[in-house]
Amino acid sequence: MTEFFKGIPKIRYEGPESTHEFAFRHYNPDELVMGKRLEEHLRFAVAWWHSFAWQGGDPFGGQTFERPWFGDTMDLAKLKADTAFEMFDILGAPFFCFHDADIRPEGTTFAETLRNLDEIVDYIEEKMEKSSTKLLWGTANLFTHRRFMAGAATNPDPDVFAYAAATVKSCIDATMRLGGENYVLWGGREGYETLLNTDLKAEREHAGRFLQMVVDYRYKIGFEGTILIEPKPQEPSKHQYDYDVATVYGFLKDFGLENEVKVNIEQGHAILAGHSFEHELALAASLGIFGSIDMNRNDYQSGWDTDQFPDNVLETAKAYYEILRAGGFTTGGTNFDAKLRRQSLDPEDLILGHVGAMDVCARALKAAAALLEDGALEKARAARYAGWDRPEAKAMLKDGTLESISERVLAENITPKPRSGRQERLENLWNRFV
Ligand code: XLS
Ligand code: NI
Ligand code: NI
Repeated sequence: MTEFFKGIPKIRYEGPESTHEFAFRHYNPDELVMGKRLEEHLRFAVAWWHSFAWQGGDPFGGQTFERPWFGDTMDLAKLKADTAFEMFDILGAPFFCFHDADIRPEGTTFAETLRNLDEIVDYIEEKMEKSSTKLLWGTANLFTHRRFMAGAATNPDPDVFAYAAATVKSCIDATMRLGGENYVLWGGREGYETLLNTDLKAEREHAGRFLQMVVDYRYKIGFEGTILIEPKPQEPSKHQYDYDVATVYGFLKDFGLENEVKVNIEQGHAILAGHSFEHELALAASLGIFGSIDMNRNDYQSGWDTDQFPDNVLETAKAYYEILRAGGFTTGGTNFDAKLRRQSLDPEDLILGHVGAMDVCARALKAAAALLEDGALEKARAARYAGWDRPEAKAMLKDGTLESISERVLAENITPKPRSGRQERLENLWNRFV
């Protein structure tokens, strides 16, 4: 046992009336919702980077957190892992997620970096044998080190492409060894600062080829998890090639990967792209590429990826509604890609940030499930499109032409009658369930 979380009890469900800070009021892992345990619906994961690697810096100031594991040695990496697993246990977190750079110190050569990764993966593997927390996904950090400043797969320098490919191979290997259920690629620097020095066409093609290699490798080694791309419009790059779900779908189609790769959708990234979270989820589901979510909340004023813990039940419920409507998670889950505010210095803050977020998600999912089971929203939606069940409407889509349709409009004197969209009534419906 480390001393870090000393005195903090294991978090248990105590029900909505509890006033105890260190308790769940809404997240009862065993509660049955639509015939499935809440834990299996939500599939919560803790993000290693925000909780254990981030030091509290912002563009105007450096480290604010003091953690006994900060530093670049293997011993400190192990202390970090020990503390992480203690937190997973306190929260009863079913999953975690990591980047290579979160869990191991960087070596002076690639070979040394690889040895460090192997050693810490061995260590984590041992810890997982004694823990019930599993790996939701692993990923490679291809954006922090200066070698990646002009991109990884999209770097103008083929040596960086090679370094990135070798790194991703090592991270897929690590993810597979730890039984990861997905592998994520987020292209933070797969974009550009200025078009003046950028060959956009070449960079995009290199990124496509890179992803094809990832998919080939996954089959080669028999990795059964899902490969996920995480869309984001910008930050750190001025423009990212994986802007949003629609852009990623076009990219996947272009490189023949639309049946191989799915998306990991993040609330904050959806907002930065000018969408709502539920828009991105609904679109991905409709395209058959919905995979997993990074749950957080973005500040609506800042214009930056603020990665806050979610606190808005209605917004979160609208997101889970789309997820449930799509059939729920398979290999995916709810990863808290969320960090403390930099003034939240205490170990308790780290626990309570997650406790609150888990409760918000649990309330949201239950509300979404209740509305879905009630059926009123789906019924209203179906009624709005009911005209498309008419034979002439079906025929129009099947073998209509502009001429044949025009003839019918004239012959039948078709005069459309506007009908209410009933938005307020549907918003009131949500209010009954949240
Ligand atoms: C950053 C991303 C990152 C990914 C994993 O904005 O959200 O944290 O989830 O590389
Ligand atoms: Ni993310
Ligand atoms: Ni993010």
